[in-house]
Amino acid sequence: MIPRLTRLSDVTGLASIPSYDPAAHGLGIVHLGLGAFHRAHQAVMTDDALSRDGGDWRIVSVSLRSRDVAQALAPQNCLYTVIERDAGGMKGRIIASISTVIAADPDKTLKALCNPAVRIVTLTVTEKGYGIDRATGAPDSTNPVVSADIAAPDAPSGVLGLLVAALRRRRRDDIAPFAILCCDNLPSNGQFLRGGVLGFARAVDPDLAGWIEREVAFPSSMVDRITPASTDATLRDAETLTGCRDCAAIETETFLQWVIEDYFPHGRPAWEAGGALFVDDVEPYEQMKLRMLNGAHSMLAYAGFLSGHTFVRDVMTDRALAALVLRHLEAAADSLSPLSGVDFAHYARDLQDRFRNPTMAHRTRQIAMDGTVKMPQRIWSPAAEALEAGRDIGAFAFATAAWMRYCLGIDESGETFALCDPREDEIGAAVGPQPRDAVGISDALHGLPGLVPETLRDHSGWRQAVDDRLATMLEIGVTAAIAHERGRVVWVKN
Ligand code: CS2
Repeated sequence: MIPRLTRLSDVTGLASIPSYDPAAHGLGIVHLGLGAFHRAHQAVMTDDALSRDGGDWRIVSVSLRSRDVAQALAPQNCLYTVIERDAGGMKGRIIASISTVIAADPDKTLKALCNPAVRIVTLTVTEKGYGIDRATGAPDSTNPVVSADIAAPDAPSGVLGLLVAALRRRRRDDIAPFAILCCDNLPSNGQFLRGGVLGFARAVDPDLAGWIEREVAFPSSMVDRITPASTDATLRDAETLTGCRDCAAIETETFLQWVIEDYFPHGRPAWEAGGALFVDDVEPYEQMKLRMLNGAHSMLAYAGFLSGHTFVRDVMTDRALAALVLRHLEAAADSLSPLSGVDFAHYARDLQDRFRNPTMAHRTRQIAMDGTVKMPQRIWSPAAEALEAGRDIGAFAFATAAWMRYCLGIDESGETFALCDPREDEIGAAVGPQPRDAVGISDALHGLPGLVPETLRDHSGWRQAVDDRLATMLEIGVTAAIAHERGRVVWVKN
């Protein structure tokens, strides 16, 4: 019987182990959102920082809702394997930066957030997890968790409620506040979270809001690492690499990027040891990543899933769709302001290589979820700017039409599927169960409150560009529509 991974000394395979003694390092961070991305990204960079510079920066990782990952990690002393895959094969590495896990336990979470040793709170709760209204930037009062937390701010369970309650207790007990580092794919993510936290604090304690405004740092950051969901193959490979059974193993690509505003009044780990880049202004990096990587991802996820491609790598072997990926990357790059030291054409080539990685089983379906909280920053912001500047909007209109076609929740063979979107019910009601024409579907989806920017919604040229493409998808099917769209691209650079 293969032993379960519980100590670094259990590891007998080729996987590398950290050079530090985990028990010799105290806590410094609470992380909210214990998904695979956190374990492939911040926990890895923190592990590098601990290896190189030491310090009390181990992490209490919190899963706000589900218990599965925490239950897998707890019996392993929170040790787990990261498998990095590329064409050269796979490499394993044990991560020891997580010290404790908390699963769906708001009281324990609040206690952890009040620990004076904690100087930073990092978050990966996904775009929809904040309970912030994207249109207004204020706490979303229609969100049941947010409204319950506003009504009972001493017993919160959501992100805003927990952060504000912890800050309130820390202030009362004369404990310095923590810095709050958002690591989700949202534009100006530090400012975004600051706005939500301040809005929540104003609703429950205006004086506290003033203190947060003055005392709490909300650095922005751009995070990047493609991390498919773990599968049985991940766990089998972890066993080969470690000689142990690891129920919390994850797999990812070799690429890893973190660009951070260096604004940590109470210190931070030496994340540069893992390659983090500290800059004064993260926004241009965020825009590049959101519009190029994530924008192309969303386009290829909708068009790819509907044309029968299970994985991103399959999309990249479809010549017509791969050409549309390149067109999308170029259109997104054209929407960006120059970024010193970064060549967008080079970045686009690297992205295509990453998408092609034959060892990454990254499902188009995984990327397709949560479209209503991804499309605005990935597709519609650059589309609105392109329209205003008189540039071609074809790439963005195609991505939008593919998302709309996906919103029908039925594939080309007539199989229905769940959208997995926070506005799924609204979308279902808007598009209706009956067959509709492209203009009707597009009207209904453009009309969802607070979703598509008015500049696009009310622009006949944009609407025509989207409606034409959606009509083609409905008439001839998505695969043929992709070939047709490829035919419209007169010139693809490179
Ligand atoms: C993807 C991202 O699921 C998605 O929407 O676009 O998770 C993407 O893989 C990461 O942002 C890469 O860093």
